[in-house]
Amino acid sequence: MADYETLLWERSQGVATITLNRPDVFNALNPTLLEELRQALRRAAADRATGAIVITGAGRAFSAGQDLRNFQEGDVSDPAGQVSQALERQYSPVVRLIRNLPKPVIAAVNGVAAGAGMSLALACDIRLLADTASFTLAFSRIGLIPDAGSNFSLPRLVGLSRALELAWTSRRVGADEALRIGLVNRVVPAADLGAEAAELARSLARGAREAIALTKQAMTAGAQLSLDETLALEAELQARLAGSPDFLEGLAAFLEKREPRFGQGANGAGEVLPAAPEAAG
Ligand code: T3D
Repeated sequence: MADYETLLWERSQGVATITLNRPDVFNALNPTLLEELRQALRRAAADRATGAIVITGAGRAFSAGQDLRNFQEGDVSDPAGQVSQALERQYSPVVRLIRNLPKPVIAAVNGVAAGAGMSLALACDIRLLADTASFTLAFSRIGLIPDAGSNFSLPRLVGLSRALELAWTSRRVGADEALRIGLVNRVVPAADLGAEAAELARSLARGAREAIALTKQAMTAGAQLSLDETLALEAELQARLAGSPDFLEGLAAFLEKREPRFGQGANGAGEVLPAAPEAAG
């Protein structure tokens, strides 16, 4: 579907695949791409037929981060204002959307992910990495700090000391190391990446969607809450699921020794996790 200038969108078997599509510049992020990514994520959030989302890149890269030519072409009389506006208006909404979206978001990292391209991959719930791909924070090379949420996600994934080293050096992290330090969930042969990501996404889309959404909410909250707060949240969310059709179907399937057939209605149009202003439109 030719809906976007800088993205490809496809939905098949419950999976929306969003492909960053500026291959000539390694899918560098410009205002159009970020706005279209926001639109595509909202569309996936609202679409009842979508149960999981895959984000990937066209060509050789996942994304090289901010399009550095935009800085040169833009208004350089107020670089501070330009940067903070870009972060607040273009990057932060995308990161919040992914984090708050009540559906799994998988990054299929097909090539290098640099700068905010790496931040984008880290914002996703799950990362599959092509064995030929790599990460570099890249910000230190141009005298900036990591942004677009990397300061939130990277220390949580790899620990503070590793995160600092990767930020300060901007060195390339290849597939073996990325897997070893917990940057990615799985490394797959480059030729299989699309199929593996689609298969994982399809299996999640076939799952108990409300439980999948509330698991994301509970795990995300649990990373910030105390034990007592987490236990209370678990009790509240589990109570919402205990009488649900999916729970009854899951129980019946277990007792009848068959695969469950979950309904596909939950978390469709309009339903978003709390505290997700960007996802509400
Ligand atoms: O205001 C705000 O928005 C602040 C927010 C900032 C967020 C950020 O993301 S800051 C960090 C920006 N990104 C970078 O600094 C990364 C720059 N790129 C690189 O370091 C390297 O290109 C890569 C490590 C990504 C890949 O290296 P390599 O050797 O595999 O490829 P290459 O030859 O360097 O790049 C391939 C092409 O992509 C090349 O185009 P050409 O010469 O063939 O026509 C290159 O210019 C282009 N490209 C790569 N990165 C960017 C880019 N074009 C524009 N912007 C880029 N970021």
